Formats: sequence, C-alpha cells, structure tokens
Amino acid sequence: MNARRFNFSLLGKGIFFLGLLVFSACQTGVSLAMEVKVDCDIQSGGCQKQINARTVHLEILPKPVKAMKDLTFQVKISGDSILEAPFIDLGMPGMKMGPNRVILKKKDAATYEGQGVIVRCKSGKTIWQATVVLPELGSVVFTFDVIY
Ligand SMILES: [Cu+2]
Repeated sequence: MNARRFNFSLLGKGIFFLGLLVFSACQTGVSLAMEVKVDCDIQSGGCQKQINARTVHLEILPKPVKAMKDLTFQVKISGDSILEAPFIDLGMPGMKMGPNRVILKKKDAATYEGQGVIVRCKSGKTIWQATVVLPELGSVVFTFDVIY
C-alpha cells in the first residue's frame, strides 16, 4: 500500500512538473507573440504593403517622426481609385492606447492625406502601429519606431 501511494504521489509530481513546463512554454510563446517586429522604417521614408492586388503606400511627415508633434499621414493606393476614403487607426502592439484615428481626405485620384498626433506612451515603448483601413478592401498594419 505504501509503495503504491508513493508511486501515485510521484506520478502527481510528474504531472505537476509537466504542467509547469507547458505553462512556462506558453508564457514564452505569449512573450514572443508580444514582441512585435518593426516592419516599416518610417524614419527613412515611406513604406508599402499589399492588399489584394493593390499597393498601399504610407508616408508620415515631417521626419524624424516624433511623438507629440503634428504629423501629416499620407496614403497612396495603386490601381483604380477607391470610393470610400481610407482612415488610419494608431495604436501600440499589445496595448490599449485609446482611440486615435486619423481621418484622411482625398488629395488626388490615388492619394489621401490627414493630420494626426502620436502620443508618448507611459511605458516608454516607441513601437507604434498604423492600421490603414480601406473600407472596400480591408486593412493593412504598418509597425514602426517613433522618436520620443
Ligand atoms: Cu503604449
């Protein structure tokens, strides 16, 4: 009886440690997922991404792109002109920063422009995301580094 009990407790410990291992692996997975990579070098120039068969080009001026400054956001879309104006939602990966939408107005057949401000995050993190929403086509996310 004693030997059997001992085995059960050993099994219990085994399961516990296995669980701990899986848990820590999950934690690592979560932290890896949170580590969002910058995919747009906005300080050096505009960036482009594909949506369906179109190219969406994002430019933010003036350079360097700094927080707490009036910025001009410019979006250019290749191909036939779209009907509904795109807009940009600014945010930070893995953070709830509150709504910050940049309304864009048509400048020419392919270009839309608007003004916005990127705030300084209390966390000190400088990676921001601009989600360019094209109501007819979907959205693309640009991840870039902002200067504080
Ligand atoms: Cu933040």
